[in-house]
Amino acid sequence: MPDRYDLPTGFRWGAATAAYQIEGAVNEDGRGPSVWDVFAARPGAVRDGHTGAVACDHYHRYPEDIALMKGLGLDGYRFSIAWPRVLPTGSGPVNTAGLAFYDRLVDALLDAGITPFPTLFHWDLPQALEDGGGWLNRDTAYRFAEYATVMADRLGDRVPAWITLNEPFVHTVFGYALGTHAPGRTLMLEALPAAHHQLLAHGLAASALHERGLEVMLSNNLTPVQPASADPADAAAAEAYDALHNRLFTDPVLLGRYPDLSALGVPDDLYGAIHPGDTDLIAAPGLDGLGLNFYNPTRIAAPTDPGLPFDFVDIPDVPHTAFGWPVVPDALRQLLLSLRDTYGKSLPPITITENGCSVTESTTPDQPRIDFMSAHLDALAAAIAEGIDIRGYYTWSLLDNFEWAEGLFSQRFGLVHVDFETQRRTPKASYAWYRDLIAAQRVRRAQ
Ligand code: IFM
Repeated sequence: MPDRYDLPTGFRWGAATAAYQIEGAVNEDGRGPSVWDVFAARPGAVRDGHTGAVACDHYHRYPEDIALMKGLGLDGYRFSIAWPRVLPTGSGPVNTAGLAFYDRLVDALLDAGITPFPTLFHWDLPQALEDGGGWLNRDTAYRFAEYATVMADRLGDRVPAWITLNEPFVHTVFGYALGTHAPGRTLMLEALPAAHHQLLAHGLAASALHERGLEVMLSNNLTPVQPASADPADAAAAEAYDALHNRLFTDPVLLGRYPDLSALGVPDDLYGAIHPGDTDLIAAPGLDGLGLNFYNPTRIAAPTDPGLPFDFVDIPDVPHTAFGWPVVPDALRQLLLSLRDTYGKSLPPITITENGCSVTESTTPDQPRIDFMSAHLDALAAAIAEGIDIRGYYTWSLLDNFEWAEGLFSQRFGLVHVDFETQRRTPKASYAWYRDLIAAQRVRRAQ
């Protein structure tokens, strides 16, 4: 039984999910359409034509899912709130039936002894806001702050810490630059105003949450970027990619300024999106914690096609997940140390808000997931031993779920298998492994 980590007092063990990936019930109790409902309905947008219309039916089955969390012994549960469930058109009158779902969920978590840890935006923008330009429209940031205020006023008496946004890099690049996620725009670098407006939304919402005495985090999926060789052209391409993927989403919040993206030909004002005073609005509230979603490092080479700013290169000789992502656990330790080097005293405590891997359904007994989590926790413990302040670990994910453009069946990230025909939940070997790890750590903590 694993009991090997020396962790700080108060370290939280958790699991994470997101609304559109598990809730289903997209047409119930007054929920409005989200960009993902509309995008998934487009032929060819999602593998096998799947949608999140039912997903894990968590909207109805949340008591069973909370029982599974309790069985794991979780300290905390990270979930996201569906903005269109609460404000069906993104602003205006509150849908009390939608809000009531999150009341029930939070109360049931608290009854189970699990701290609710919500994310306000995990990519399911109300379609009505998208129709007005979505995150390309500065106004969306102000609507987000209003929505954050509604949620804080309703749940802030029971929910102490909040995440504003999940992975604004992924939402900007896949949703607005490449079009492989909702809302399916293909603007390439001209998508970057969407990044700025999300960061502005974070800043405005963070102020509102702080005014109500609540803690605020922002979750980014950061990746250590390695140049493919010692060639200066590869190093320059890697630096440019690091600025785009990592620093664009952390420098404004932690340092109050944007990184230099001129190597990519991006203007300093991000195509006119940055207005005077915006960087203060983003940075001034401060962050009580940085949420880190970690999956893999990225290797970058100078572009072979002059139309592109960089090439992605595989990392050979390491295992790869079912998604084809390289498994390099020590890259997590390296990333954490490099965050300290880059941000010094401006770096707040870190919570790992996602870490996990997809494993194909036929793989029994789920050993690759156990190996993945175990090796990443070793790397995390090593970083803690080197003085990095880490407050918790939330594995992605509690349940197999709707994996965005990959649909329902091909990328299974859950500790619990979900049969999407019957909705039967079956804990995998990784569930038992994580449960035993948490229990052993509790015993160790008490000694
Ligand atoms: O499923 C996603 C999640 O929504 C955001 N982070 C990465 C996960 C795996 O792709």
